[in-house]
Amino acid sequence: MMKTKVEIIRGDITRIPVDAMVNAANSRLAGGGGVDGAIHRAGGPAIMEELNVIRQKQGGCPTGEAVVTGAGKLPARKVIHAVGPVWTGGNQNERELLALAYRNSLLRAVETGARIISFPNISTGIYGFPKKEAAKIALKTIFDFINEHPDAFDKILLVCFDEENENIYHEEMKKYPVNAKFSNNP
Ligand code: AR6
Repeated sequence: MMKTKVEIIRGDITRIPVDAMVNAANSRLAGGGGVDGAIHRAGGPAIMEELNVIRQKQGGCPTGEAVVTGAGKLPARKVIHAVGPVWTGGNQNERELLALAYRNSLLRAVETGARIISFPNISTGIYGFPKKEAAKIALKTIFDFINEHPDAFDKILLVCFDEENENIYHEEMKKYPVNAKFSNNP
């Protein structure tokens, strides 16, 4: 029996209470539009102040990696700023880098002791990653991780902002019947 529940939710990630909220950041950790902008607006300036310190120490965050800050006014304890790849056609390791962004976020979440975490659909907005392929990579990376670390999390929320991503995620989730069975029998 799978202990970690993986759920698809449609909505604004900044409104959903969790232990750790993943952000789709950029490698300069400079803030921006999309979900990154929403997280900084809702969380307040404390998050950027912490990112400034991290930037001074390590000069940003390479693509595929993730850094952790507090969550300011957000309904979370931590924000995990993951840097997904910019899609430039698929020949620049974009798929591997997207998988790494998910995997490193999960590793950072474990380190902070988070039991409930939320993900946006990293790289599928401004960074232009094809949505269906991104969803396949996200689900495979997440299910591989929870098979390796079955006690790590109680719940992983996959927060879809747009209907297209929500539909794609529900379709791709059918490939993980163990999880579906668990979700129907909580
Ligand atoms: N809650 C959940 N998901 C959201 C929200 C929200 N409030 N707002 C947007 N999304 P994007 P990227 C979805 O563009 O493609 C920023 O400028 C959105 O519909 O936020 O990884 C950063 O600073 C999409 O499905 O991130 C980087 O420079 C998903 O979140 C760059 O954008 C990701 O879209 C990162 O681009």
